[in-house]
Amino acid sequence: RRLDRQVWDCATTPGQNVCKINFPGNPPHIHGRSEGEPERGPHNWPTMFQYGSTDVDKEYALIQDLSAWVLESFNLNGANNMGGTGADPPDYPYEQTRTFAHIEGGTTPPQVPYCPHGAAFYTATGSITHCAWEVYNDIMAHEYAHAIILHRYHDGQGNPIGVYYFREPASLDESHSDIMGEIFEYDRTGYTDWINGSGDPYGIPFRNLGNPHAVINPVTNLPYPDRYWDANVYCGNEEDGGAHTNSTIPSHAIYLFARGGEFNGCEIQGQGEQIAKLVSRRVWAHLDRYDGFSRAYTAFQNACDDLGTLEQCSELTKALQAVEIDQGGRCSGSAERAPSCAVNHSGNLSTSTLDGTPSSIFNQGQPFVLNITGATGGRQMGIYLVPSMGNRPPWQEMAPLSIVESSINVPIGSQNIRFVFDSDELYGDYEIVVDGNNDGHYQSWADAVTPIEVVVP
Ligand SMILES: [Ca+2]
Ligand SMILES: [Ca+2]
Ligand SMILES: [Zn+2]
Repeated sequence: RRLDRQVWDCATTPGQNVCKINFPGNPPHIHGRSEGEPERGPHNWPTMFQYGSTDVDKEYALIQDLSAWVLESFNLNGANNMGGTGADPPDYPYEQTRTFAHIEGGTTPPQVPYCPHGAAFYTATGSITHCAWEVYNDIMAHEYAHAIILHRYHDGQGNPIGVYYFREPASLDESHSDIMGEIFEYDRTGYTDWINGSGDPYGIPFRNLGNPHAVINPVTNLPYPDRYWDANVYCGNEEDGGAHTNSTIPSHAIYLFARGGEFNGCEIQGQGEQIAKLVSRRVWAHLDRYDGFSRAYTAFQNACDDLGTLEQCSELTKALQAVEIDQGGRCSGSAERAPSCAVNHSGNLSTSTLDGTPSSIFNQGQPFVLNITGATGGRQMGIYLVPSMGNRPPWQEMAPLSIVESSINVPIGSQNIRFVFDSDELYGDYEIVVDGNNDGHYQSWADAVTPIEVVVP
């Protein structure tokens, strides 16, 4: 197996958009680089946007690094296991990996709408494109990973066709690419930030897999969703049915599986990037090209059963349940349920007067006591006094509502915790919420509530 790299340069001449390879430009520069050609050095048209860019050489080197990585990680001979990414022979041979640097070209406006600040994979040809200054580990691996999925499914003539690229199958494809991007970054540098777009010169990340809400989606102008019932889940037809938009739901699960953490009342012990990488590859052996999140829940578990330990797989199941991928989700019209992995640590609540007499009605000015029994020891929990609400919606944010906001540390082995409230400023119906998973949001499966009333005697 030997590489056949073709890195084309689409910005060779001011005002022109013709992509070229091994093309003599402003002497001594040669634009684009095919297999075996020497390093080209920086772009040298001083008046062009791409001046100084070494993207051609970076792409050339990254193709080799990615080929070596998929061989070592997955025993793949190139993304398509035929030596390259190409998908349309004879023009785009299977053995070849073709990329296009500076895809915006030499014109204003750029010749593609996703520049500046973007990259793409073309499924018709199996080619990768980059806007100038956007060639680095996670983006390059993201696009390269699309070639793996493109060549996973074939039509009746044997042509690679990838997933059915609409709604959830497309989101699973995008999620796979983001995860591979981060794990390639990890394997190369010993660290991943789980943020897609780590080398972006504009400092604008594309997606944050560990904390999806941290990035605003330019399509919806809302944060990316972190669970299947998030208000930010997109149910429309734009952007191929939310292909990138909803991809952060499964990505968040794989982040939790790799790194661990508390989410939605579930606590996941991180199992590391290596098993996350292998499961994220293996899952495609269990997925049809039309499959969505519901099938992916089972497929991920099957993939883990193939490769992982019982402990690893039970943490993966929790991570998937935490993001609710096993529920119908916001677009389904069903209702959000307690995740199966959720554990309520908040204990049992009751209220009393200072002398210990049980009551939930207090005179204004009379201090009262919240008693907590049976809370899990060794944890910190938030305490919020909020206006009464009949049916508190899941994931309501507590802080903006709260009249009193505090937190307690639950000692190990404690039988009874007392927390004293002052009622001077209170009048009417309230609820005390103990935030058992201390995430600042209300979940009936992770938190506890008790009502009180303050009256004027
Ligand atoms: Ca990254
Ligand atoms: Ca909570
Ligand atoms: Zn993508």
